[in-house]
Amino acid sequence: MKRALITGITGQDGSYLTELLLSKGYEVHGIKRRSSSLNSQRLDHLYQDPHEAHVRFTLHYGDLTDSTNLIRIIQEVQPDEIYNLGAMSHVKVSFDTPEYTADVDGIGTLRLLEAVRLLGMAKKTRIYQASTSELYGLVQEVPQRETTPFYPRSPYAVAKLYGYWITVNYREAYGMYACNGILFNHESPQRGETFVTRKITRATARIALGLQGKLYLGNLDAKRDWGHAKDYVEAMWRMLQQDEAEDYVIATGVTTTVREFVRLAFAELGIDVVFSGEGVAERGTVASCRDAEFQLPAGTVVVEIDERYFRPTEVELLIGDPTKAKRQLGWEPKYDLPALVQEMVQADLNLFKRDAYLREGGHHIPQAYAE
Ligand code: NDP
Ligand code: GDR
Repeated sequence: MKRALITGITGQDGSYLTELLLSKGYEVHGIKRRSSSLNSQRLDHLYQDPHEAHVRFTLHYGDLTDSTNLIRIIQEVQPDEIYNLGAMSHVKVSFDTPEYTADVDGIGTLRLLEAVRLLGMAKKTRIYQASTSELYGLVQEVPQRETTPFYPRSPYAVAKLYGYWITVNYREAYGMYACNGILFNHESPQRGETFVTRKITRATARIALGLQGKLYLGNLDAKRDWGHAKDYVEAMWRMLQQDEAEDYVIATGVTTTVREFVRLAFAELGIDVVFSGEGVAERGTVASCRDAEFQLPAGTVVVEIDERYFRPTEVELLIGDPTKAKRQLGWEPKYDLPALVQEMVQADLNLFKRDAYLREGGHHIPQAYAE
């Protein structure tokens, strides 16, 4: 039985990867941070009582800022594969916490690689590093591929640039099997609530159900290559099953604006939204509402711009070329954007219908706080 260790296991990708590895018969260990309230909801459906025999899924307390903790866990677990998904992963927040982001996303990667090396496991343990399309930043080439030069545009991306190169360096210097997956944006119903797609699908459901008035967004012109997290964790696993460690772009090859994502999300519930105005005066207004379940009169303003959501330096256009992954890993995404939007909107609709029923019954439903 193969043994895997996942950092960032409580995040979106951590939960999908855990599901995948358990289904393949792995023993899965994960590192989770201590927090004042429970933070493992995405893993609840996979929980195994540690008191039972033959447990294949175990969580360990830890943090990427703590070297001795990483060394102890890796020594105890003796993993065949490590997936380094742990990160302060929000680009906008990285401008507020640049030093912490560098410590976790940059030096955290070094701590992990160095722990494996110091423990004499360089030849035993294969390592996946969660690199990102944010490395491409300011457009140098379209579509972006493995050979496209990097030009990071945020403290997050600069920290991940260190993570990328230290992974390459440990591969070349110590012969480690260490790969960078340069993954473009990937989303799901498990996506963090403050990333733009989930923010939009949550708001779409809440506005349709009368639980929220408007959705405030930043740059609607940004273009992203959005895939489904379920497809992307499959690519991570495939990268660690090859004869030689290499770096791969994982993307769909299709790019879409944030504005279009908003339109698709509302259309999923039969609501047509049109945009008018320019810059911070741009608005999204209901043109028609075909579904009798939702009472949104034509002319209702549902989207407005809030300058707070703009970044000091933006990544305007991402579109990836996954040719190498298709050829060498046999990887192909199963989801396209309409299927992704449909799954996310319907999941949020189901989630918030509960709140709508409670409100009808006279219960107070507080505003959901998700910026
Ligand atoms: P999430 O933000 O959903 O999850 C991040 C995970 O990292 C969480 O489990 C979080 O713990 C954990 N974490 C944060 N800080 C620390 C720390 N100091 N020590 C240990 N763990 C920590 O991210 P995703 O699942 O979306 O992404 C996974 C990885 O892939 C990240 O590294 C991200 O930067 C990268 N990536 C993501 C892409 C995407 O589109 N999703 C695209 C390209 C790369 P907690 O739950 O306690 O906050
Ligand atoms: P990104 O994802 O920065 O690409 O990083 P995010 O969803 O945060 O932003 C995508 C684009 O949407 C624009 N935008 C807004 N973004 C947010 N969060 N909130 C808003 O209100 C809003 N309005 C417009 C942004 O300006 C941006 O252009 C994600 C993360 O998962 C990273 O960890 C990962 O490395 C990259 O994807 C690939």
